Amino acid sequence: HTLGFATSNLALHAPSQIVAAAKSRAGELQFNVAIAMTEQSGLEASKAAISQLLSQRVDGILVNIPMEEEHTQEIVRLCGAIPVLFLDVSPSTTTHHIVFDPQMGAKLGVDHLLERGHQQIALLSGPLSSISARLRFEGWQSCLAQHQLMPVAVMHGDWSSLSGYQQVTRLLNEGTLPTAILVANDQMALGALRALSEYGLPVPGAVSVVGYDDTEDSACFTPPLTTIKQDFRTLGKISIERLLALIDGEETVSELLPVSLVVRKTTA
Ligand code: IPT
Repeated sequence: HTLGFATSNLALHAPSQIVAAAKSRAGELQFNVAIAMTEQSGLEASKAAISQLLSQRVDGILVNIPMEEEHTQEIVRLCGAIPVLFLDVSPSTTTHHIVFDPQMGAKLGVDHLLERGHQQIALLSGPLSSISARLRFEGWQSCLAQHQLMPVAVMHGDWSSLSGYQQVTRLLNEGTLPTAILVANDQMALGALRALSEYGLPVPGAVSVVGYDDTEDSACFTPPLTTIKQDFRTLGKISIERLLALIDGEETVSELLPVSLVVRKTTA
C-alpha cells in the first residue's frame, strides 16, 4: 500500500510533528507515505491536495487540515472507495476521525489559572478559520463563564510565533495588563514571552502564560513553558494504524484523544 497524508502547512510545528510520527509508524510497517501540503485554508486548496494524492493511487488518506463537517463529506465523496480519516475536525463529526479533546484542553488551562487565583485572564486564540482554534476559544470562554468570569482581552493570531509577539505587544501598548494569558498554541506563546520580556514584565512573576500543544521545543523556552500536551507521537502512530484498519474493511473510526496539563515554569 501507499498511504496519502494531506496536511496543513508543515512550516508549523504541530503538523510537522504529526507527519513525522505518522511517517515513522508507516515506515515500521513498511508502508510508503505520499504527502500533499496546503498553504492556504479553504475547501478548494484541500481538494487540490487530496486530488494530488488520488492521482498517486494511494490506498487511503489522512487529512490533517482544519475542516468543517460538510466539507469532510465533500472530500469523502471525492475519494469514492478510498477511505479518508480526518485529524482536525470537530469531535461531533460523523465522518471517520481521530481528534484531541478541545474541551478538555480548554478546561485544564482555565482551571490551572483559576486554582492559582487568576481573574484577569486574556485569551490569545488561533485563526477563526480553524475549527480547532474555534473550539479551544469557545471552550475557554464557557469555562470562564461557569466561574462568572469574562476574558479581559481577546486576541487572534495565525498560529505563528510572530503573530503572538505582535498581538501581545499591541495589547500591552493599549495599556491592558492581564495577570495571565491563555494561548492557543506554543508557537504563539513563544512570541508572547518575547513581548512580555521586552516590556520588562517577568513571567510568571507579573504575568502567567499557558500554551497549547507541547511541541518538541516548548520545554526549552525561557522560562520552560507550562502547556496543554497533545501527544502528537501517539496521534501519528494510531492514525496510520486506524487508516490501515479502514483499508482492511473496518467500518467506523471515531476517537477522542485526551490531552494533559504539563506544568513547567510560566505559571504562578
Ligand atoms: C493544531 C496545533 O495545535 C496548532 O498549533 C497549529 O499548528 C494547527 O494545528 C495547524 O493547523 S493541532 C491539530 C491536530 C488540531
